[in-house]
Amino acid sequence: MKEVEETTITKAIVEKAMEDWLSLSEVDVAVVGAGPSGLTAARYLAKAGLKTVVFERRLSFGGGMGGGGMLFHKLVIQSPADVVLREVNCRLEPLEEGVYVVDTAEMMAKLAAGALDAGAKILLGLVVDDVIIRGETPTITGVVVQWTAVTMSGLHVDPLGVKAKAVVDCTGHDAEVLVIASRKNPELGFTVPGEASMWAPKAERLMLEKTGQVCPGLYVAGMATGAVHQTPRMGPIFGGMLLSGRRVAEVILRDLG
Ligand code: 48F
Repeated sequence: MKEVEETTITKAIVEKAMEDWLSLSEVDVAVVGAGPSGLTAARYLAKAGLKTVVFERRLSFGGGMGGGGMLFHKLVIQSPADVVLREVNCRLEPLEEGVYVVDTAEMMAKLAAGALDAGAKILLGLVVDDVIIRGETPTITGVVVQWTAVTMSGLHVDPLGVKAKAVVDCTGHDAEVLVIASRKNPELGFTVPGEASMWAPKAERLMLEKTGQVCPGLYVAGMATGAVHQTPRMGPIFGGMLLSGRRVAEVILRDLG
């Protein structure tokens, strides 16, 4: 086995991480949350050539996929979302016409690999705890990031700002970015009432319809859409999450020209 000195390891990690950070201080799109909607959005955005970064609080990707349905390692998806999974070579087990069952680990891994292969960066262990705002017409122009470990430690450490032409809240049920942005900046003109009770088919349809821009510069996809538009929750059916991620990418690509 080749011997590698400690200094070589340290320099490699610091230099390469700094190269990435210098490049990522200004991006086209900052996606917050590496769940199904965020990973899907990132894949389509990066595939279309946009410089895309995903910030994920945990040290792993997948969000709510890992828990399956009540910790059983299976999820249900429905057409036409199967196309999104087929594109990343995720295996689907047909259940009935247009309905499929997927393994949680495979779906997590394949969606993340798809986003990375398309050119998106996924940075783990980072929390978005604020947005950057500018303009007479208030416009979100980036995110404020902090190490998850710092927020957990309770230390007072100032965060860093990352400029983005578009920010997407894919943080799931809590819609954390939208909650922070609306609380700190009432002039943005929206509130986050939270999702309604479970009604799966209606939830899937409405989430897709409501996916898109919330205010200039700030977009929503996935379950965060339910929180801001008070649409129902749907439980462990995930087709809507994938289609919502694809939809928000289409909207951003159109808006950014
Ligand atoms: O919750 P999550 O999977 O969001 P999603 O893409 O999918 C929702 C489904 O998993 C499920 C459902 C389907 O029936 O209802 O809940 O809408 O993924 C959200 C990710 O965002 C991260 C969080 O750790 C998770 O991986 N996250 C949340 N807040 C922040 C964050 C934040 N402030 N900064 C960074 N990451």
